[in-house]
This record gives sequence, C-alpha cells and structure tokens, in this order.
Amino acid sequence: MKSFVSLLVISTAVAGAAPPSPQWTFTLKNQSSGIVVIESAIVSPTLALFFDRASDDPLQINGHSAWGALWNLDTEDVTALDVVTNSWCAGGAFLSNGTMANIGGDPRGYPGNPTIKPGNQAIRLFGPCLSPTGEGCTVFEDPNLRLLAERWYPSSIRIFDGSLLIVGGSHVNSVFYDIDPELSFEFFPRKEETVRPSAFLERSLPANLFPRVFALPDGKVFMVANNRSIIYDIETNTETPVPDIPNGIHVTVPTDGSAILLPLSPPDYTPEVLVCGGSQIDDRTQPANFTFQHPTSSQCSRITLTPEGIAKGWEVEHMIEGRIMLELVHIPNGQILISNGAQTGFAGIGGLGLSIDESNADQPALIPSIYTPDALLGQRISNEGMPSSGIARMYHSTITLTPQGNFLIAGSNPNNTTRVGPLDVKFPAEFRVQTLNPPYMSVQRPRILSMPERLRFGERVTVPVSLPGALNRSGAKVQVSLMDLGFSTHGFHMGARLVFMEASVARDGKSLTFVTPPNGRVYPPGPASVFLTVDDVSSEGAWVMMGSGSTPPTME
Ligand SMILES: *[C@@H]1O[C@H](CO)[C@@H](O)[C@H](O)[C@H]1NC(C)=O
Ligand SMILES: *[C@@H]1O[C@H](CO)[C@@H](O)[C@H](O)[C@H]1NC(C)=O
Ligand SMILES: *[C@@H]1O[C@H](CO)[C@@H](O)[C@H](O)[C@H]1NC(C)=O
Ligand SMILES: *[C@@H]1O[C@H](CO)[C@@H](O)[C@H](O)[C@H]1NC(C)=O
Ligand SMILES: *[C@@H]1O[C@H](CO)[C@@H](O)[C@H](O)[C@H]1NC(C)=O
Ligand SMILES: *[C@@H]1O[C@H](CO)[C@@H](O)[C@H](O)[C@H]1NC(C)=O
Ligand SMILES: CC(=O)N[C@H]1CO[C@H](CO)[C@@H](O)[C@@H]1O
Repeated sequence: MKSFVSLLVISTAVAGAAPPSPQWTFTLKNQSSGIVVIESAIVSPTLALFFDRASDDPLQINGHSAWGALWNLDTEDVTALDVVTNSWCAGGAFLSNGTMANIGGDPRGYPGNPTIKPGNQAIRLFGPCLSPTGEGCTVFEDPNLRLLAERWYPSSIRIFDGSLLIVGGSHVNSVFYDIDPELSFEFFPRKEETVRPSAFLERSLPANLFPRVFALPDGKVFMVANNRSIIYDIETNTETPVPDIPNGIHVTVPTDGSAILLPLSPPDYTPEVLVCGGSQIDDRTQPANFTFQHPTSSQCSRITLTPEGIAKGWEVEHMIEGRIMLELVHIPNGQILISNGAQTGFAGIGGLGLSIDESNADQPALIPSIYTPDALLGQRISNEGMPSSGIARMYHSTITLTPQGNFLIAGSNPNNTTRVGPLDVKFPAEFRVQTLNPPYMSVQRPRILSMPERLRFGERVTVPVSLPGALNRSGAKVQVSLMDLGFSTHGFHMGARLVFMEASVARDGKSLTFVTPPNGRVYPPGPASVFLTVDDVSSEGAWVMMGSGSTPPTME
C-alpha cells in the first residue's frame, strides 16, 4: 500500500511539471563484442568492423580465438572474421572504391594461436560489403600485397586521388617511446618504389606514433606528432613547419591527445584543427620516472591553417578535466564530442615506474563533453546534462558515430593479455559495448527518404525528405553534412571528415536541395554518410559514394 501511495505522489509531480527535455544517454548493449575492440570502423549502414590483436579473445573461429569481427548495428549480432595477420595497433581508412584498408600491425605471433602471421607489412582489405548482415564478407589478405616498410602504430588517411597516405610507425613493440621508428611516408596503392623519408617524423621523436594526419581542402596534409606540426605537400614532397603545440603539451603515443579537423563549410572551406588533451612532459624523461598518477593535460589548442592563421598561432582553451587517450568525434550538427580516456597517467601497457596492474593510466574520464566550434573562446566546452558511462574506456578503446546517429563505444584493455580475470585487476579486458545517444535519438527526427547511390562533385541534388511538424517551419536552421565516419584507434579517428553542403528545404517541407563539394580535395572521393539536421535534430545518415567509386588513383 505504501508503495502505491508514493507512486501516486510521483506521478502527480510529473504530471504537473513541464515534459523533460531529451537528454544524452548511455545504453549498455545486450551483446558483448567477443573481442577487445582496439580498432573500430563503420563499414556499411548496418555493420561495424572491429579488430583486436591476435590474443585469447573468447570469440572463436576455425578452432582459434578471433581478432576480427563484424558487429550488426541493428541486431547486435557478432560475426567472427578469420584474419590471417596480426592487426595489433594497425591504422585504417577507406579507399575511393569503398574498400576499407587496415594497415600494418604487430610482427609477432601469439602463443596458443598458431595461425597468426606477421602483420607489420600487411594490408587487410574489407568490402565494400553489400549484405546487411555481412554474409559472404571477409577480410581479404593477399601475401603479395605488402607495405614497402614495416609499420606498427602507423596512421593512414585517404587523399584527393582516393588512395591512402600512410605515415610513420615502428619496427618493434613500442612499450613507451618509439625506439625503432619508421621515419617515412608511403602510399596505397603504391605511387613509387621507395618510401619518402620525413624530417618531420624524425623531429617529432621519441613520441611520434599514430601521427594525427588530416587531408586539407587544398590537397595538402596537416600532421601533428609529439608537440610538432607541419603541412605536407604530397605533390612536391615538401614539409612546411607549423608552430609547436604550446606550453610543452605532447599529444601522440604514449602521451595521446586527440585531434580533429573541424567541420569545413562552403564557400571557403577554411581548415581549422583542434588538438585536445595529452600530457605536459619533458620527453627526455625515462618511462621509469613516470607513474600512472602523472597529471594529464586539459589543454585544447586550435589553429586556422591559412597563412594568417598560422602567423597568429595556436589559440588555447581548456577542457573540464585533463584527459589522455580521449577521442574527438564529429556530431552531424558540427559540434565535437569529447569522449573516452583517463584523467591521469599515460597510454600503453606497463613499463612505468608505477602502474596499476599493467595499466599506465587511472581515473577514467567517464563523462563526455561537447565542444561548440562557433562559440566564444572560453565558452566552447560543456558537460552540462551529460551522463556518466560507468565503464573505463582507456588504452585500446574506441568510439565511432554510426549511420543511426548515435555513438558506438567499445574496447579498453591496458594489459598484455586478454583474459578477463583475475577479478582483482582494476582495469580488465573490456567486452561490454555501449551506445551514447544524443537527445535527437529520442524525439521525432527528419528523414531522408531516398538518396542516389553515387554523388558527383559540384552537383546540385534534390531528394525527398519528411520533417516532423515542429521542424517544418520557415526559419528553421537546416544543415546537411557529408561525413566520413572514419576509423577509430588510439584516440585518433583516421579519415574522419565533416563537410557542410549549401542546402535548403522546400517550402512544402517535402524535399531537400543541397550542393556537393566542388572537388576531391574538399572531400577525398570515397564513401560518405549524408545527415540532415534541422534545429539540431539530426536524421539517420544516408550511405553514399562521393565520386565515381572507381579504384584509386582517380582524378575528380
Ligand atoms: C536488448 O534487451 C532489451 C531488454 O531485454 C530488449 O528490449 C531489446 O530488444 C534487446 N535488444 C536486442 C537488439 O536484442
Ligand atoms: C616541443 O618539444 C621539444 C622537445 O621536448 C622542446 O624542446 C620544445 O621546446 C617543445 N616546444 C614547445 C613549444 O613547448
Ligand atoms: C629519472 O630517475 C633517475 C633515478 O631516480 C634519475 O637518476 C634521473 O635523473 C631521472 N630523470 C630522467 C629525466 O630520467
Ligand atoms: C608487455 O609485453 C611487452 C612485449 O612482450 C613487454 O616488453 C612488456 O614488458 C610487457 N609488459 C609487462 C608489464 O609485462
Ligand atoms: C510544412 O509547412 C508548410 C507551410 O506551413 C505546409 O504547406 C506543408 O503542408 C507542411 N508540410 C508537411 C509535410 O507537413
Ligand atoms: C579497391 O582498390 C584497391 C586498391 O587498388 C584494390 O586492392 C581493391 O581490390 C579494390 N576494391 C574493389 C572492390 O574493387
Ligand atoms: C585483466 C588481465 O588481463 N590481466 C592480465 C594482465 O597481464 C598479466 C600478464 O602480463 C596477466 O597475468 C593478467 O591476468
């Protein structure tokens, strides 16, 4: 009886209040990932592709532990993939023909998993996968298709001709610093028979693994590694230094910050890069002198990559907390999500003066924040109303935007082995999968009713849409974003891109007209998702091929 009474009181109180406004929420998925999700990429409207290292993951295939898997975004089904080479700490990106390439990795095998082959010169290809359930889709590995150099912890991005630029890496296990570096660039498909040596990679030692690399709208490439940055001109093979990240903050492995190319907007597509988190260290310090309690950096540094912007230098602001191993991810309305990571320590597994079990980091950063690029300096970052994930997502964790419009979060394993126990380990291998759902996931959303499979550059396109009543009004803010959902690993979303397109909704609220980017420098030709956002309520993404879809190199 007592509980009945209190229920009545509660329902009266709720009835009297204004309806609660929708909030960001976390959802724990029913299924677990089966492998530790060190690398994650959305490869079709319904599928995410996951990679781990070859280890003793519970998910099995052909009599051994799997280290690749497909996650079905609709059903949560996990399908093991039979990978041949070791994908531990590989890079990845999509090619102009829609194939995802997973690049480099660990040269070693794994005891008890005899099928494993060295991964440090491997190129693992996947898709495009047309089956919604992934049936018949496998990782394709041709032993004759190899990188020129051995690369563990490399970065890769798609460039203007639809091929991949592959940057840096190490020849051996990098327990902390990059002690045996590969100081060069190469391309896939190959453009020449030798690698291109890089003075920048040498200058950014000893903390230059997984350089943060971005294709600029003029076809050049911006890179950050350690605390150094450059603009690289692929066509002339020249490096132009850009000022260091200020205040002694270092932002790549083992001091992982994250970096992102802010949304590009017509007509000028002025590029700006944001770099957040990392660590204020003297990079001559030996790892044995560091502990998991070392403070991390809350600094965000932002630069406009025009001659005037570079002359002005980096503008500094601060996150709510220090973070290492965080990830910055585009939201379809142009805001940036700050998620994952830890508030103290470093990336990596052991090797410090003091670790927790094997974790070099502690105090997981559980509450995401949002960065609003257009807000005034000092007012851009907020975590108001943001929930706590309750699950540490530190070294070897991932996050990616899905075509459904929410964020898929998985992984974390700061350990040399995958075994879940012993239970007294503070940060065990993490198999739980979550989504982080923006408020628009729980209201009526705009819908793109159909979309051509391919879009040409510089094209005006009209597609049918439906808008919920409240959003069908003149003066509503309409945004259409063309997004590469990227490849998530080690706090870096390789290839991630958001290009806004000039757009308007017809007066009858039934059709949307937008203009695609002018060329493959603004959006490198390849797969994309188109999201319609009206008054900050985003649709699901429509999966398209931007450009001809032909095999690289292509000129468009
Ligand atoms: C997950 O579990 C919830 C609660 O039992 C259920 O409502 C939902 O349908 C399940 N989702 C899937 C994809 O199985
Ligand atoms: C970048 O790091 C190097 C090496 O630790 C250091 O000498 C240099 O002063 C740093 N730059 C800035 C701006 O702090
Ligand atoms: C590290 O610690 C050792 C032993 O305490 C000390 O000799 C050394 O100077 C310290 N500093 C660096 C930069 O490694
Ligand atoms: C983890 O493995 C690497 C490579 O075998 C080794 O160098 C390192 O010492 C190990 N770390 C710990 C804490 O056992
Ligand atoms: C949208 O609003 C316009 C103007 O008020 C109206 O004419 C039209 O019927 C509405 N469309 C839909 C699909 O509700
Ligand atoms: C895409 O291009 C790559 C590089 O040339 C090639 O290996 C792959 O087979 C191509 N994919 C398709 C589907 O044609
Ligand atoms: C949680 C976990 O995986 N712990 C393992 C960390 O690695 C050591 C070996 O280096 C194992 O003994 C632990 O079980």
